Amino acid sequence: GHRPCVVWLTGLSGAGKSTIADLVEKVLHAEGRHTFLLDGDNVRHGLNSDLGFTDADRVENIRRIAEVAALMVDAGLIVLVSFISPFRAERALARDLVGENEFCEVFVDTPLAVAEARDPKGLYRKARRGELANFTGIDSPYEPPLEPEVRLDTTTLSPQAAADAVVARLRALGVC
Ligand code: GGZ
Repeated sequence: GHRPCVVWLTGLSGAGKSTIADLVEKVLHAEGRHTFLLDGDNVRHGLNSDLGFTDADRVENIRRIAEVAALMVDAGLIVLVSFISPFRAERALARDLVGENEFCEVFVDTPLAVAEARDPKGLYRKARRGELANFTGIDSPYEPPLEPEVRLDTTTLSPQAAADAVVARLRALGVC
């Protein structure tokens, strides 16, 4: 297969979304596919620099990302989207906007305790101390996907094995 789509990774902070997205991109690049990675580094500092982490701002964050991802699919890209995207309703909106057949939802299913123990940026620690409000999993909700195309148990899968599982699903979907 050979068709554009959105690979939408969702999960807690520290779940491993970016690591897995990077590895998926490597595999796709090796096959000559054109991809684009949308993540906090290139979206929250630019297009969405006016948004914070209230529920309303997260809703708007995801809405804009979904619109951009849909445009990029029209441009023929495989778009990797790596945001917490904590709300089912906004992920469903993204799916509708992009199109059911071009949307692959990947639940990076890392338990809060595991993500919190990793705490690569010390954000959970800050949130627990009350120095960071509205932190996902602490005092802001995360709604796990009920029927994702792919669920990755990162407590048993290595990052590469997780990425390989995503690519296998993309092959089954005729994307690559
Ligand atoms: C969650 C926060 C917060 C709060 C800053 N809650 O692990 P990170 O650092 O690198 O990724 C997290 C990122 C989350 O932004 P998203 O755009 O993915 O969130 S959402 O989809 O919910 O809009 C984290 C950092 O930003 N961060 N404050 N309060 N994560």
